[in-house]
Amino acid sequence: MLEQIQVQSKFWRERQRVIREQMIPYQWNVINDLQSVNIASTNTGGDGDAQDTDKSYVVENFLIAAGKKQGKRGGMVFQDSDAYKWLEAVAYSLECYPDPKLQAQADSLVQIIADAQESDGYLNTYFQVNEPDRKYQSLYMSHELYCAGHFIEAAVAYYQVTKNQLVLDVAKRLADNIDAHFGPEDGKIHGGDGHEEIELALLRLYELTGEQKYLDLSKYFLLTRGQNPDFFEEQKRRDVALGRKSLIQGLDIMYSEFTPAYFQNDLPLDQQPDAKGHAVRVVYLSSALALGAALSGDAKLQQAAKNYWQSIVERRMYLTGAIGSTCHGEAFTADYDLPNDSMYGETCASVGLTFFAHNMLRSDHQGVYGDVMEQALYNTVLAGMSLDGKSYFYVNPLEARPQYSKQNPGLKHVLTRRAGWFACACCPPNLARMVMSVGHYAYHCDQNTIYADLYMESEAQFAFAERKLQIQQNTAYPWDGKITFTVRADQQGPEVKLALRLPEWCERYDLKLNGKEQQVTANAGYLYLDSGLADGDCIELDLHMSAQIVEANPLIAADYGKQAVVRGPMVYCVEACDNGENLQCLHLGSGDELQGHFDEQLLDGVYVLESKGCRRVFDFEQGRLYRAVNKSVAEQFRPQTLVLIPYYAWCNRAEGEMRVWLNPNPL
Ligand code: FUB
Ligand code: ZN
Repeated sequence: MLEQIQVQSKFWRERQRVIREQMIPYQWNVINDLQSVNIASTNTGGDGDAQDTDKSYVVENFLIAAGKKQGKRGGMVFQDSDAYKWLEAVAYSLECYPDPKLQAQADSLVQIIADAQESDGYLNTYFQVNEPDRKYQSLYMSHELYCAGHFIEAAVAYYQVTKNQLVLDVAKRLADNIDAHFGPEDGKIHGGDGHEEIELALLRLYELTGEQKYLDLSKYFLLTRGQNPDFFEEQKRRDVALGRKSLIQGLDIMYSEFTPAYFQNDLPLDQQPDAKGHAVRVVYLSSALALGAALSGDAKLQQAAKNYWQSIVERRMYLTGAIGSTCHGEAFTADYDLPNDSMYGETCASVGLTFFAHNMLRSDHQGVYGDVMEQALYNTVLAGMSLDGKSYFYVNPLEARPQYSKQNPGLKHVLTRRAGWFACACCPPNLARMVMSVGHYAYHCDQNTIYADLYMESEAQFAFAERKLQIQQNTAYPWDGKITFTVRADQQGPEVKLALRLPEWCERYDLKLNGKEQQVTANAGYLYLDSGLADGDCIELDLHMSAQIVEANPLIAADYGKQAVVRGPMVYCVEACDNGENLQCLHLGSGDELQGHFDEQLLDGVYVLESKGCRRVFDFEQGRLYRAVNKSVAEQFRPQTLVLIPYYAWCNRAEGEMRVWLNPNPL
């Protein structure tokens, strides 16, 4: 099993540095209201509840709930989760970069949270302070178990790294409180939370503690979904009858969208053929299904996870690993409905997709999961933050135009400049916890095999029974596909094999073991070395990485006739600052003419591509919108070299147009 990993990759360490030095301290100030943020103006139009305030209230809410401060609780109903995701990001940060001052800060937050917890284990500042009689009664929108899940995930991570007993005790008491209220027994609540998250968290708690009740409760929540499609509606009707107010102001008008399918509650999970409703909810649920299947071997969970996987990856996902085609309900729509400009593509949804892919790998060792994991991670997840870590995207379009976003209400949610913070601040801390823990996604193991999933310079320690192994990975991935693995291993102990993911984008590769060519063909996306690993082994994998032009399935109307450029795991885009305005007039050159080089100075160091393409000549008379086609094709274009940069790095210079899908070579 993977015991420890030290990420040495320049690429990832730079991202981690920015999060450690910039984002974590900034978010600490935000949650403690030590820094004023203009959150009201940066609401995204999603589940947001914009407030006329520059305070986040996050930590203050816990102090009020603990009776240590007087005042009115503030922020979203799920505001507590901001503190929890901060804590989880800090846990992974401390794992890689020990920092006693930061740890003391995090310990102090744990104490504040512990003080707020009620004696029966209940913990949620909104209901404790504002509506104690409404606990667990409005699960369609209360986010109580969502917040609890985020705390439990944070607690597991923080305990694993720091051995802080208090955080684990609070998490267990909270899980036990939930266990006392939910389940199949008479007198308990027969349903779950409108926003999945607790399911995954309980599985993590089970993995840490080995306590069966947490696995059972997680499975209860998973398998109860869809058993009573009216569950949420019944709670809502009761709230309305009692005259209770909406938990998220402004969302009532959207209630018609909150059908059982929106909450993945219309059908039992193993009968749900499509990813429907709110995208983040779907991937948090799917991640739990996949992990539950890996931990318990339950075939129903496995089948449900596979259904969701196929629906998302085969019919409802963008080239960048973004998901969620509409801002209405932040949701999936229909198969192949993947508009590039009005889409949603929430950063959290791609974080969740990364979890989902990783958890699928744990029970089903197929390279496709690793392919999607890196697709989501290197593109949408990383695009969620600026290179300096000071601003963030919530929505990640494949095509953007500042003027349209500013003036078209249907595009208002598509920011063309990253925001400093959000009223609904789910994405930045989610991204932080993902990037700080990226080493955890480099490998996964089964009984006797180490699977290399994400390539990155790193040193990893493994243990198989009493046998210890160490793998040093040297590579400039994601910019170069050459990877060397150097093995140190105990002589005694079980045989351990190595399987290397062969990415779908890779058309040619070479593999050597101790200098000797290996003739290995991929099996379900992995190259399995024949012999077991031995001390001193040196494995060289060369994934030939070159720029490629790709097309979309013709059923995706939005991309029909268009082409995009990828290189290795990176999707590329054009920006106006390199290519001029009106990017819709650009045409790519032929694939053979794509040239590239690594530019150390550009965007903190990126592999930049150039295509000898052309631009439509602007020959319309002024004031004219339409006319008969009257020119020959050859006359309509002038040569232009297109400059393409990795998508994740867009919008780090001037605000301007951007697009991923381009016109093909017209000649
Ligand atoms: O509802 C909590 C979080 O806020 C969701 O996961 C995000 O999609 C955003 O709506
Ligand atoms: Zn989010």
